[in-house]
Order: sequence, then C-alpha cells, then structure tokens
Amino acid sequence: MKTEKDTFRRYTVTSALPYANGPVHIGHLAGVYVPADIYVRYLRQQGRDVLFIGGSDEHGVPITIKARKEGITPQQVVDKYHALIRDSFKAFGISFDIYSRTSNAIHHETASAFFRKLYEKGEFVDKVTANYFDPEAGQFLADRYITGTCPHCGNEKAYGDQCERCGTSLNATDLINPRSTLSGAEPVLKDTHHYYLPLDRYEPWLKEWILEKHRDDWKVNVYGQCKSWIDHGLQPRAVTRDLDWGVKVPVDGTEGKVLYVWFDAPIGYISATREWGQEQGKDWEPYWKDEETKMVHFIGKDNIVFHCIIFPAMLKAEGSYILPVNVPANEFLNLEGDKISTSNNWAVWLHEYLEEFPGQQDVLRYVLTANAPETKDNDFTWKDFQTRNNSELLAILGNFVNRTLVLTQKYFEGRVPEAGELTDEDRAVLEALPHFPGRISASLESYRFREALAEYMNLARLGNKYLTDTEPWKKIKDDEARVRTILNISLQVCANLSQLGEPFLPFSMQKLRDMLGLELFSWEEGGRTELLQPGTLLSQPGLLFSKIEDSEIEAQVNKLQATKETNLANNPVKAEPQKEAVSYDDFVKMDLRVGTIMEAEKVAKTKKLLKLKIDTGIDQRTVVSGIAEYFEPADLPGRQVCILVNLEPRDIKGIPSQGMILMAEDADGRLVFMQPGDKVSPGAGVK
Ligand code: B3M
Ligand code: ZN
Repeated sequence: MKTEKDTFRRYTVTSALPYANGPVHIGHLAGVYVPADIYVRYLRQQGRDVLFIGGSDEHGVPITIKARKEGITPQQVVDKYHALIRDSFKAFGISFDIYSRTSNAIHHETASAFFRKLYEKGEFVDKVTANYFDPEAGQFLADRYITGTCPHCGNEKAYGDQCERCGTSLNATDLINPRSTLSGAEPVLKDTHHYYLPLDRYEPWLKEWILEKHRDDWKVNVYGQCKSWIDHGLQPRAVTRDLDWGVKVPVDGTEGKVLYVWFDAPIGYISATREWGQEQGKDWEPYWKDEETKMVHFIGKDNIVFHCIIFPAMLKAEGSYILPVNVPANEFLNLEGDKISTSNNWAVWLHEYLEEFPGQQDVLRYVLTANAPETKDNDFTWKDFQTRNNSELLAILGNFVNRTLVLTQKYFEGRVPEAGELTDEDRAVLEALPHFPGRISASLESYRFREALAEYMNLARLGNKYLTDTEPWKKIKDDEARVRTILNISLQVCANLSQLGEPFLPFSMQKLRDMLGLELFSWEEGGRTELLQPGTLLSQPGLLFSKIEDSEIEAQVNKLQATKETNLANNPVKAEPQKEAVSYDDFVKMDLRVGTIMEAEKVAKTKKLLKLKIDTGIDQRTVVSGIAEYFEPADLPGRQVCILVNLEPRDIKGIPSQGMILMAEDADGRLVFMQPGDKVSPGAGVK
C-alpha cells in the first residue's frame, strides 16, 4: 500500500451505522469504531478539518423482527437501543462529531429526495417479479423474514439477503428449502413490483475506479472482495421492499413499499452531516461535494459490497457527490475461539464491560487495537486481555511513567530538573525520540493501527529500559547532577508519550497530561526533546493502569461457559430419523473395541486433523481423526475411546489410518468423547 502523506483540505470519516436492534459488543469496537476513532483523533491532532459521522441504522427487517419478538413497536426497539449504543460509544471515547439516527425526519427527507432524483433521472429499472410471500401471515417476505439453506456453504440458517456463515450476499430465491421466519410456513411465489438499481450499467466504471485506480491503496481484503464481485458480473439490485417499516417510496402508486434498508442507511451519513451543519451553523455540502475532501468509510467486512460497489454506484448515479478515497474494512473478531453471535449471546457487551471494569475503557481500546482483525479474523481471549494489561500497559507504559514521576517528586519536590552533561545512553534516547511521530504517522495514514500502536509502545519500552539501565535510585546519593539529567530525559519521554498516545488511549493520556501540566499539542510538536521546561511543577502522580487479577478473568470465563451451557440446553440436537435396519450378522461384522490414546499430534497444514497413536489391546496403531478443533493434543494421552478396528485402512493426507474412533457430536458441532464410566482394559470388546 502507498503511504504518501495526503494533501486534502478536509476529511469526512464515516463509521458503519449499527442496527439498533441490540447492544454493541467488542466486535463492533475492534472492527470499526476504535480504528475510526484513532484515525480521527490523529487527524484532529494534526489540525486538519475532520468530520466524524456515526449513527444508528433504525430500518430494515432486523428491527421489525426484534419488535415482534419483544412484543413492542419497531419505534420502541430503536429508541431503546439507539440510546444504549450511543451511550456505550460515548463511554469508550468514540469522538463522533455527531451520532445521529435514521428514524429522524431529516433522514427520511434526505433519503426520499435522493431516491426521487435517481427516479427522475431514469436511473432505476422497474420490474414485476415473483417474490416470496407468506400465505399464513399474509405478507411478502423480505430479507431476514426468510431463511433457508445457503447454496454456497450449506448453512441451514442463511437469510434471504445474506448468509452470515460464508458472507455471501443472496437473493431470497437462491435459498434451498426456504421458510418464513414469521410463521415457519413454506412461502409461495407472488408477483410484486419493485425498483432496481442496474449495477450492471456501472460495471465498466467500477472496473476502472476500483480495479485500476485503487489497486494499490485499498486493503488487500477489500480489493479482493470487490474484484470477486465484479468478476462474477453485477446484477440489477432491488432497492425497494414490501414492508411498512422504513422510508416510504416517494413515488405514486407504491403504497406498502419502503426503500431497501441498504439503500437508505448509507444515505444516513449524508443526513447526519446535514443535521450537524444545522446544529453548528456550518455548510455541510463541502464535506460531500468538494473534490478536496477525503472521504473514508470504516466498516466490517460484511459491509464491503455495500460501501464499495452499491453506495458508490448510487452516488455516481446522483451525480453531485464525491466518492470514498478509501474503505479500510476489517475482518472479524472472534471470542474465545467462536464467532461472536448476538442471538447466542456470545459476545462481550460494551455496557456490561463498563460495569464490570469501570474506568478501564483504555484497556479494552488497547487490547482491541493490539489484536485488531486488520488482515485476517482474530480471536479475543480474556487471558490475552489480562496479559496485555498486566505485562504491557501496566508493566511497561504505566511502570515507566510512574517511576519517573515518583522519583521526580521524591528527589526534586515535583519540579522538572534541568539536564546537564549528556552521556551516550542519554544521547541515544534523545536522538531516537524525534523519529517516533513520523513512524506512527506513516502507519496511521495507511490504516495499520496495530503497527502504529506497536511503534508507540516501543517508545514506552525505550523509556522504561533507559530508566532501568541508568538506575537513578542508586546514583542519587553520590551524583545528583546525573540524576537530574536522567529524570529530565525520562520526563521528556513521558511528555511525548502523553501526546502521541492520545489517539489510542485518550483517557489515560488526558490523566498523564494533567499530571505533567501539559495541554494537547499538535502532532508535529511530538518528538521534541524539551516539551517540559525545567522548573515546571508537576502534580502528584496517580496510577494510569492497575493490575487485572486472575479472579476477574475467571469470572468472565465462567460467564461465557454459562452462556455456552444455556445455549446447549436451549438448542438440543434435533435427532435425525432412524436409518434403515441392519441385520444382526451385519452388526457383528463390526469389531468395536476400547482403545487408549497413547500419543496425539496435529497433522501439519490441516485445521481439523490429529494423528493419534492408540493402544487397541491388539496392537498400537495410527488413526487420523478430525477432532483437532476441539481438543489439544497434550490433553489426549490416557483418554479411552471406542474404536472400530476393522474399518478398511486408508491414507489420509499421506498417513495410513487404521480404524475410526467414535465420538458424539452436539448441536453446535462440538465433538465429545463417549467415554466408559470406569477404566477398561484396551482391547475389550464393545457389544
Ligand atoms: N447496519 C449493517 C451492520 O450493522 C448495517 C450497516 C449500515 S452502514 C450504512 O453491520
Ligand atoms: Zn453460506
């Protein structure tokens, strides 16, 4: 990717509008809002003109489904979650210039006008097609009102517009075995009239704009998804729906129809900008219409097609808007090895975190940035959260700052001492300092936030090591002048940390600047070696970070374990119908034994396979088994398992496998041992 410093006059930074049908969780924060906020804070610190847009997506079937489930109106659903989401973001320091919502009048007006303009320009095609209809509920089934089996990956719970397992965007008629989520009924096809955005018309332009122009500056994951969409050929896409919740289609004769939520939601960015302009008495238009504005959309990977293909095609069709310069979408964050799932309550909810770890927002911001799913899906674990807090934030950054400030209080009554003659190790630090702002900038400007944070932490490491190596506490008795120099330099490093850390750790850095008596300087001032003047009186030091105890982590892990158990109890295995009868003679041909696992190791370059050495009583043999996702090899030796010993041997990944072990598969696909209650001799028959 290119990392040229850009020369735009202003920035419009948007972050995906979360559906207001539930609270927000760490996946939202890691994928979208923390990176967007880091970027925006950095740009502001550079003195650039930035507008940071957020808001709730309050239309679409996800909202109406939630309302039915809770027995309340869609408006009540969005009122409740909009407030919860807005407050969570605020508490985490996500520094929107406006956090709006798409049920606002200004949005309905903006989206209607946008649609009308395209309609009048003849940019839509309209067609009557057969859509799914629920004969029991008497209603057309749009998007999530219909589920069925994904034709691409076999997921039985794919929605009418998208499969959440493989991420493919679908049409309801693609689904195998479709069902109405309203009544469970099998839907019937019924004719209905809709407007379509003919994406096929934009194909040549999209090829040039994305595949050529943005080949080198868009992230590989984003570019790859766009390319695959374009290579498969773009189809006209319906932008209206037969629903009663949403922005009414502003054309006569369309009663009972609203705009497709993915048509109105991105226009929500524009509506929010207009609203901001009204509130602030500013002109909103340059933020959307001036070529000298850099527009950047922060989103998750499931939103790529909408922000890179469909919305740009809409903007292009409208004709007066600029296009995004970049769309730095992230991949997904998993939680303790499993996909985050709102419906399974498999998440760390932000409003709960705020209660359970009060005042520790920066810790989560730090962990989610250090482990951000920038190039591939990543896993959040509570253990890693604890380690990153205790051995990075606390042991490196917190420890360095605290030692410096406490020693300054102790030896110099809290006044910044003056530096004297410099040694080589002093000079090494002073020469390194000015390089940090540029290095962190380069990473931030190319959306590599993990790298930027790592670079920042290198500065803390440098300071911490310098202080440890120079040991001022040993020198104070005999060489106070030397200690003055050491603490002056350490304080300059602290001052730089308090400035350059602002985008990542806004709460702690505000605290640190308060202790140092510093304002937030512009980014360019970072790297200076005399940010703190000798003689300045510092405040009493307080702690920036605190230790996270094992018991706190255990409580979180137990909470997730309880969720898992509840989910299993609520989602028992749907028993398959019994198979065809087998004769007794056929049954006894199967030689089933008890075996004891002796050794286990992963099969290289596979995800699922383990190579097991099993004592069958007859011999010790190798069996290759697909259980690697559920067991650690080290936990297996000694476990007993039922094994079919006379299954024809076969090669799996080049390893001869003799037999098959029998496991039970639970509703979530997890495998468990069918273990005998008592220890049995290997080789014992199973009858
Ligand atoms: N509400 C989907 C989502 O939350 C959608 C984003 C809209 S961005 C304009 O993933
Ligand atoms: Zn799928």
